[in-house]
Amino acid sequence: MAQVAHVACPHDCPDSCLMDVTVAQGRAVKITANKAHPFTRGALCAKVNKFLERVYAPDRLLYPVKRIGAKGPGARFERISWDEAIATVADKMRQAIAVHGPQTILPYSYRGNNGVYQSNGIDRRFFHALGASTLARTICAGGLYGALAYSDVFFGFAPEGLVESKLVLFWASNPLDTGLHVWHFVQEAKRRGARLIAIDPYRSRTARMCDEHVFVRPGTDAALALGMMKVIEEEELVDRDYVQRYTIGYELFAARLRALSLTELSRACEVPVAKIQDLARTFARTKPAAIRLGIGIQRCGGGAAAVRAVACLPAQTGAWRDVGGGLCTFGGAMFTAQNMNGAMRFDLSPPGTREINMVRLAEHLLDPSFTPPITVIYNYNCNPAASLPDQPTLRRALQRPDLFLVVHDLFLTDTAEYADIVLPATSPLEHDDVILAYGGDFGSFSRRAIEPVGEAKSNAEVFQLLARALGVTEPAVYASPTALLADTLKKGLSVDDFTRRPFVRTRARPDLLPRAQGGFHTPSGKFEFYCEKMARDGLDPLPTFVPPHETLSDGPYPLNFLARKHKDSLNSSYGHLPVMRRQEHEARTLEMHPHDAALRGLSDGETVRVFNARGSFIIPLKISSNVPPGTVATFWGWWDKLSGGKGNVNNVTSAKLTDLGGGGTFYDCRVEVERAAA
Ligand SMILES: Nc1nc2c(c(=O)[nH]1)N[C@H]1C(S)=C(S)[C@@H](COP(=O)(O)OP(=O)(O)OC[C@H]3O[C@@H](n4cnc5c(=O)[nH]c(N)nc54)[C@H](O)[C@@H]3O)O[C@H]1N2
Ligand SMILES: Nc1nc2c(c(=O)[nH]1)N[C@H]1C(S)=C(S)[C@@H](COP(=O)(O)OP(=O)(O)OC[C@H]3O[C@@H](n4cnc5c(=O)[nH]c(N)nc54)[C@H](O)[C@@H]3O)O[C@H]1N2
Ligand code: SF4
Ligand SMILES: [Mo]
Repeated sequence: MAQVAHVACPHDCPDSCLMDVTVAQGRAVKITANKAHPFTRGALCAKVNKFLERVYAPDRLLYPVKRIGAKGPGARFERISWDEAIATVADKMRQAIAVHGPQTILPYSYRGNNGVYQSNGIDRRFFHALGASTLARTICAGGLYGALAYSDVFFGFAPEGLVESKLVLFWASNPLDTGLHVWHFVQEAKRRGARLIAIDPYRSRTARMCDEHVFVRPGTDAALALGMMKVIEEEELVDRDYVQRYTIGYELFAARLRALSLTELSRACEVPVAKIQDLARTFARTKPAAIRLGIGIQRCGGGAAAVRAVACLPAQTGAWRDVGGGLCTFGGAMFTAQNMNGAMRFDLSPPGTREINMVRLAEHLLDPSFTPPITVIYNYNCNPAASLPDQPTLRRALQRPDLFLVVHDLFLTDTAEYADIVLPATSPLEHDDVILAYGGDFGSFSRRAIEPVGEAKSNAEVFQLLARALGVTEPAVYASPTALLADTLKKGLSVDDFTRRPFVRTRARPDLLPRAQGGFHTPSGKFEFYCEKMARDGLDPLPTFVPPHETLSDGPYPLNFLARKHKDSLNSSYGHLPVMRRQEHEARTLEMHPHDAALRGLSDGETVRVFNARGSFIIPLKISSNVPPGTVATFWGWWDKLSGGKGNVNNVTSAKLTDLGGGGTFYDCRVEVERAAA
């Protein structure tokens, strides 16, 4: 008899949908969207509709393997038993610890799986108890967290509030591809007469659905935001009462705004002065006015400054006063329902343990003075040989002969080609986990629906096996999912809430007026146009435009390059599956404005080489008005090892960091494009 199991989607996506999985004779035969779940509402996305293609993919890794022969592209592997795999990894760790101490071991992971138990719980407890180096997981939102360290700039009102908005600015945000379910609220707002404007250097699917799309030069949003605020100040559109009651330092900021040149700001961001004025007036005069601030804004040299500058707008105009006004961002259950230390147990990590920025992996691996050296990397939930910037340097680093690399994944990824041992991982259908959404106020206890495919094991199970093999006695490492959940939940939520139903509302009522009366999470409790703490740390205490590393510079590489997210993949996950490969012909192209193509004598469909000093890749050209002159764009996620030598887009992106927070700067990159040699 067929049964229906509820499994929460663990992808790195704000929506955390609930899937209804039909299981017959032990096999998952159908996946549909749960209808009762507040965000899912009966619809999954293009990727997860085809989730069974991933679970039962013919290239799923079914058993542990060890590499035979050289590291790198074309690596060959041989089947081994789990006993041999665990013994080998534990021996290597033990030997490395004996020579260099435990910090020679580096856990390397991101959000390939978002679950609390599998990926933010047992794993962390294991490495903390071992005394391994810790990892600063900065690749995605480092700039954002850098800005957050100084001001309450991000956690805004819950998406439900958008239905009341009369204006929504999609600022570096492309939810139609990257977090679909917020669109339900946007459509309702639109029915009620809201105006939608996208601010994006690319004409995204979201931009196409808006009333208006404003092209901005990548990495220059702070210039645009400061320009808008200058107009708002000078045209007396400021909400003086809100500013006076709930903010500090506005007069100092206003003086700075008055001193700035609108012409220069316009030149930096490539938005005409008249358009900056128009955006400023529209934002200040429309009530309620919302900014849906995406993660894309902070992947540039001045990423943290950009977040901070945009976050000043609703404080200046008092947009926070209204339901549907202010910033609408990602302040969901992941941040409000859990106590991170309860889950991860940072206290188990010996005091003084170093933290390694994940974006700088290659640099540290290649630095002979980095002590203790990293000699063991345990990689899970992450595919750095696809997703990290500056791949040529990274791949050189991963070749280091004395480096022992373990990869735990569902597939033999590009990273697996550099591994000594690869372990097969379970899909979310095959293990228990707890999923807390970051885009909404709900979570799920996600239960195993089928037996593991092949010999796959979950993250937590492998860490517990390794812990036993290494003699780790700390009981927290061996906690069950419910015990770990009990340690994790904040007051007011119980394990029973989670285990009794398919999903839980973690806040009875979503926060729609989080800053109507101030209450900012800053030392002063007010919105800090002037930030004392930044001044103390030797930083500019006022919002400012920190120029991008590359996209404003002259030099041999004149084109801004954007390798954006694709609707049918989740970063590099799915890149090898038929679902993505079917899209390849259409989506794996370099979009270039007709003007730039004419300058280079290039025509539609021909094969080009995209390059800079870091590296290059080969791709068909598509002449397109989705990009303005001076910018080229593509989607990313396909695998290098399946590309027939064309290369990864991240061969050209830069490993430079954001101004604060040490984040990745993927969208701050310059290239040149030429006809590829035949
Ligand atoms: N289908 C799908 N969904 C995903 C993912 C995926 O790979 N595929 N990835 C997931 C992950 S890891 C994340 S972090 C989220 C991110 O989801 P979003 O928050 O939507 O962020 P991005 O898609 O990175 O960028 C959003 C938009 O910002 C634009 N942009 C780039 N640079 C700039 C800039 O300097 N200024 C401005 N104004 N706009 C800019 C891009 O062109 C893009 O259209 O999506 C998640 N959801
Ligand atoms: N050019 C360019 N590069 C980018 C970006 C971009 O927009 N453009 N985006 C950046 C951003 S925002 C992010 S967040 C990163 C993401 O980069 P990564 O974190 O590397 O994400 P993925 O490439 O999807 O790799 C996740 C891996 O985890 C595996 N996995 C899934 N579930 C499990 C599990 O339960 N256990 C184990 N052991 N493994 C599992 C998947 O199979 C997959 O191979 O990429 C960054 N790189
Ligand atoms: S929209 Fe996001 S959470 Fe929902 S099924 Fe797709 S990837 Fe998963
Ligand atoms: Mo991300």
